Amino acid sequence: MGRLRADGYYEIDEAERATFLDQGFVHLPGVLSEAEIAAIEVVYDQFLRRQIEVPGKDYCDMAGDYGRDPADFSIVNVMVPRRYYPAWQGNVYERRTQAIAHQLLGEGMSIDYDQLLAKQPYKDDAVFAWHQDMAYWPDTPDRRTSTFWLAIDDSTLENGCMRFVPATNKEARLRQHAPVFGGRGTSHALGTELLDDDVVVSVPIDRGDCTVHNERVMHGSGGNLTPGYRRAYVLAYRSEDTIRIERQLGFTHSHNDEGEVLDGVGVQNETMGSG
Ligand SMILES: O=C(O)CCC(=O)C(=O)O
Repeated sequence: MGRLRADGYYEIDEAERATFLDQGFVHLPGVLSEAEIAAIEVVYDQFLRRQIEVPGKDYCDMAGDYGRDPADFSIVNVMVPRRYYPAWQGNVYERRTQAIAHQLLGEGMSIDYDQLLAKQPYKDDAVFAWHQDMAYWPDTPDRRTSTFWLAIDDSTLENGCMRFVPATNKEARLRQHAPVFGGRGTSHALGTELLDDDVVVSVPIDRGDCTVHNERVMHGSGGNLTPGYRRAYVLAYRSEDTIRIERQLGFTHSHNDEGEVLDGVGVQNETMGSG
């Protein structure tokens, strides 16, 4: 089982790597210590309280359209927080997951984007529709991806933990996705339906644990029925080649990107952004 060494290196084992490659996701316990999480949480909550400025659509609701009053947000989404709070660049979460991405996928993996996803208390509509992240992204030759999802709060069945359909990363074709709340100008969310024989695995994890998923695995999450937040901090690694191609296309995962530059790439051109 993956473990945090005294020198700060998190070592995964062969079974975890095999699970990630076969099933499209893996649960890694104790990636950050309580002290490390507590330090991150201070800044995280400054984002939630809007004490760190996030312009335009990079502060939005992933469970509603862009017109929603922030007071009514169900899933507070902060895109590319390391851009708006540069002191986070190179933080302990970034350093540790960089080393894990290397163990999972080899050399040349780099941070493509980061994201905060906080489900507000008692929001039964704080639902992340079933999707494959690849539906949001330009297609590139090097498809290595590891998206880390760090639990800032214990993530449970009741507050909307991650759910996966194992091995869907191995399907030959991406599933058909459609906008959940309208087109690109209205909202970012994409979704697809489960198929009859899909088997869903819910993955409750503790504060400080991560799940790591592949860009092709089907995943989503349910509403938050509890009095507390369900806060997550996402870091997505892709290959340096892929990131270079994306940036040449003007694609940074900011929701403030100009859509036009994306014409002709990917599978969901009119709605692409970050999953
Ligand atoms: O936070 C969630 O519930 C979903 C996150 C997600 O879909 C992702 O990070 O790709």
